Amino acid sequence: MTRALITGITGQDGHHLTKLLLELGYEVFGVTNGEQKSQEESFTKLFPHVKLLEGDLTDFSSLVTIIRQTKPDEVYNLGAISFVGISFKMPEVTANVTGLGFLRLLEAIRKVGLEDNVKIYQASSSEMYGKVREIPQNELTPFYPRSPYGVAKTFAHYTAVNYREAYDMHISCGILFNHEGEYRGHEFVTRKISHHVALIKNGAIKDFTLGDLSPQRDWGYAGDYVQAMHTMLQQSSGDDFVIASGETHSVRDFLTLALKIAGLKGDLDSYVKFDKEMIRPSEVDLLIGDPSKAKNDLNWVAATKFEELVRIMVENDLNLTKQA
Ligand code: NDP
Ligand code: GDR
Repeated sequence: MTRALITGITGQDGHHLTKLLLELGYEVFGVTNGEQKSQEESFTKLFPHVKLLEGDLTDFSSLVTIIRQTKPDEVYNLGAISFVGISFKMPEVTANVTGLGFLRLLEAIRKVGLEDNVKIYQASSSEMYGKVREIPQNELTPFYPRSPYGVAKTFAHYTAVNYREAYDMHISCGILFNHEGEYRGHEFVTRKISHHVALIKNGAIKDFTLGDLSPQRDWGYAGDYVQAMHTMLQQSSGDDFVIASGETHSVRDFLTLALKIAGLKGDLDSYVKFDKEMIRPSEVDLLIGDPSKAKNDLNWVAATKFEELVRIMVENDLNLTKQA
């Protein structure tokens, strides 16, 4: 049985990846810090056969213990402070978890002596492109991060490249563009929209707040994107891959479509008020990925299109808010 260890297992991608790996017959282990008990309980309800181990990307000795105990064939590093907005408020914690955390994990793997046997996935991000140097962005596009989160991810990305070259380790970086779905955290804009649109539809609220509606993102469905993570680790050596849909849409487009899918008619302004607190000190205006390499080398394409993604999220939240 192939053994996989996932950091950040109780997050959005952790849910989708766990489901995929269990379906493929893997034995799955996850790292959690033991602080978010309700999150862990709901995860364990969904995936009772997954063993959760207490550890933290800021704590080297816990990582060594977990690697020694689980002896994984594959490690997926999904753990991060992943909300860009928060990274401006907690830049040092973000650098420690999202940047240095990956370095610690690699050093823990080397300390245990598994560096020649384990295949590693690093969750790199389109936020590394930030103020984009070219359109669309591919694996060779220079990085220009615009947030402490983007800077931390860029550190981790180059650490992966360096350890791959210096120690011949099998490390792949998925430069994933925004991906969303039923397990998305409520702080991210897509989920904030689908959740509040569902509340309006069910009569619980009349309106809600958002920040800038003009930024454009390349949005895909998380269930498709975790397949690319797994496929990367089945290649003969590590590499970097842009994982994206190749389309871009504004926050306004997402909102307009969500309202339409929920059957809410009328002016956007009647449903959404402006919240200046949501404005970031520096913004990423436009992201659009070129996933050609993933298509050629991994036979991967983003199967779920934008409209279907918005529908999945709105219908999921309509059901959840009805039940509540
Ligand atoms: P989530 O925010 O949903 O999940 C992140 C996970 O990291 C959570 O389970 C969180 O646990 C955990 N975590 C936080 N701090 C630590 C720590 N100190 N040690 C160990 N684990 C920690 O993110 P996603 O699932 O959406 O994303 C997965 C990864 O992919 C992240 O690294 C993210 O930055 C990256 N990424 C995501 C993209 C997206 O669009 N979703 C795009 C590109 C990259 P807890 O909740 O208990 O704090
Ligand atoms: P992002 O996602 O920063 O792209 O990072 P987020 O959903 O937070 O923001 C997308 C865009 O929407 C604008 N926006 C708002 N954002 C939030 N959260 N709340 C609002 O009310 C709001 N109003 C407007 C933002 O300014 C931004 O331009 C996500 C995360 O998953 C990262 O971890 C990942 O690396 C990148 O995607 C790729």
